[in-house]
Amino acid sequence: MNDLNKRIEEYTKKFKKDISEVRDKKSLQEVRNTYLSRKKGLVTHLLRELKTLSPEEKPEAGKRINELKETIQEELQRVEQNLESPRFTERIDLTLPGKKRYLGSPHPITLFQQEIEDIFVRMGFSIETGPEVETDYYNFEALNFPPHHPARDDWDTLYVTDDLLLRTHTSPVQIRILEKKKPPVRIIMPGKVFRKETPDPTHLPMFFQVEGLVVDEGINFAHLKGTLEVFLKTLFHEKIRIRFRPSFFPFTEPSAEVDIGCTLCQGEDKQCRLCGGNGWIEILGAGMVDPQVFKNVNTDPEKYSGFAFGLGVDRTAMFAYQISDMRNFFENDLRFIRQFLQK
Ligand code: FA5
Repeated sequence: MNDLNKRIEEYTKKFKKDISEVRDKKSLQEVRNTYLSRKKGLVTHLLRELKTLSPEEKPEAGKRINELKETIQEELQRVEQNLESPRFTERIDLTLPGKKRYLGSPHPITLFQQEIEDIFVRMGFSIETGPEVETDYYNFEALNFPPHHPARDDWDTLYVTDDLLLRTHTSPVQIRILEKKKPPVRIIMPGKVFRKETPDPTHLPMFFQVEGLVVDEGINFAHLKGTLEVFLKTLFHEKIRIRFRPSFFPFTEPSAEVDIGCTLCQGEDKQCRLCGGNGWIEILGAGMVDPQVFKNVNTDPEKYSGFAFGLGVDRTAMFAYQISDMRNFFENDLRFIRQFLQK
């Protein structure tokens, strides 16, 4: 009897070790055979030996052997299930480098817009926003575009209804703010704008603008020029040439468009992939607020004057980063996008 007890203990220990070393179905079957095979299984042997014991010893020994057999069967079943689970079949190789997880980050255009905002905030401007779906009144009429006026043709507009449209520029926010706030006003108004445009390297149907507006007594064109020059030189770290060109907008008089010298070829490459050999790129429209706009918002044009500008954020980012095709920003190729993300 003592001998049998000893072997039961010995097999219990040995089984624990054997089962812990099982790594696949083949070795599992080997363990099963070692202990439970009908002919040579260790537990089968023990059961056979029961016959040799006295009637008093039999029940206790039989109970212990059966317990061992049950434990072995349960363990074999548990390990078999584990081997079939995907966690086990997908072996983990701890020597391989880990999978890199990228943290989310703002889009490069958002980051660039924040840079623009920071510069203006440091110059004493505050930030305002307005709706992306606008009425005809705010997008056009209040800005001195009468209905059917040919000046509207310059803005390829996406209408929602006859009176509602996706705003074509951020200038309507000027009106919304001036209706509520008396001068002095010194604000920028960033946001998305929409035009019915076929995308090409320098045009998108959805892009970003930062509108600026300063209204007070005695504001003149020199303030406009000085402000934009300081802003652009800060944004481009001084390395920039700036050119003001006469232009026309119904809501400013006089009006100008501002170009920057090509950041890639400095005007010296006739085949330049960025400026196309032109040497200059238009990035914003600007001018002195038209007296009619002041009248539309019940502000006295004899007392107050102001300047406004509308900067294309994507267009400017293109030249800041020397990217020859603005569409890259929105094609969501992560190899491109990741170059600009904050480290
Ligand atoms: C305007 O939108 C005027 N509201 C700007 C303005 C504001 C003038 C205040 C006077 C006073 P314009 O359509 O030129 O103007 O657009 C301004 C800038 O937006 C352009 O210089 C360019 O940088 C950018 N832009 C215009 N069209 C597109 C386009 N399709 N895709 C990307 N950027 C564009």
